[in-house]
Amino acid sequence: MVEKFSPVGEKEVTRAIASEFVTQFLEYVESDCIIVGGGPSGLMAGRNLARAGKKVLIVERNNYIGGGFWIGGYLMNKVTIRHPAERVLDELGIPYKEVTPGLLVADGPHACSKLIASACDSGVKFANMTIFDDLVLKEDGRVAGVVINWTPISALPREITCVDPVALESTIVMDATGHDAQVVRKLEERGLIKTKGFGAMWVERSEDLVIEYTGEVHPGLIVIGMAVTTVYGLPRMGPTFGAMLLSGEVGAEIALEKLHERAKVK
Ligand code: 48F
Repeated sequence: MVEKFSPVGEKEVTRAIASEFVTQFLEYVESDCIIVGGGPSGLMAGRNLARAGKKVLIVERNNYIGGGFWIGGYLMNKVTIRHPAERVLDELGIPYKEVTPGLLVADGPHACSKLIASACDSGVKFANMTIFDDLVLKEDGRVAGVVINWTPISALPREITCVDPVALESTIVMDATGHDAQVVRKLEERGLIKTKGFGAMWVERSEDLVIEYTGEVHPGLIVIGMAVTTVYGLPRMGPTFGAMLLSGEVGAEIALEKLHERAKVK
């Protein structure tokens, strides 16, 4: 006998989507950490923070999550990782091949989907098709949340986009927006910080520097991933991802310390 689907109609489907969406949205109007950007660094940071029991929301302007991690470079879907970051691949169960000593290659779709799954399994929630618009600044300029809007709003002609954004509060915000460092740029627009712009490519130097410079750039705001190169004028690294994963890890550790400090102040 062929199994029949449950007798559930259109209104029940719509009600289920809308009520679950609103329930989650209301819950995440306040969180421990909002990460702007769902690329490899943001996913890794979110995963580790959520594993440590923190409430984490990733804001991503695209419908898909994963940023540049699906494709290695030049539209070729193999991603490279340099030692010692294969530790993360092992942890996530991502298969890879060592092509030369210290240089590993994995399939982009496999690596990216496993990282996304791990972030979801750890409890990270996502606001996709949602664009970061601005920061919430409080208490002598401390970053205290983000201003967001639906991504399609930003693609509409100016004359029909009188649509105000909304704001979400969080103790920590992370800039994981890649080369554009869009969150830090909002501080720069207000003269609160000066970014240097990323330097020319130098793989051997760049990855170590990104880890070294990952950290808090302004009270309440941590910068991770490629955004670090833009803020501090570090060389770009090209299509190799170890530093993105490890920068996410370091960012999560720093966020945990800051959350701990803030909990003591409150
Ligand atoms: O660019 P992306 O993958 O950043 P990442 O985690 O990793 C960089 C590498 O992919 C690669 C590299 C090193 O190997 O050179 O570029 O630092 O992911 C950034 C994510 O942020 C989203 C964007 O769509 C992407 O998924 N994003 C950028 N601006 C905004 C945003 C914004 N204003 N609002 C929301 N999401």
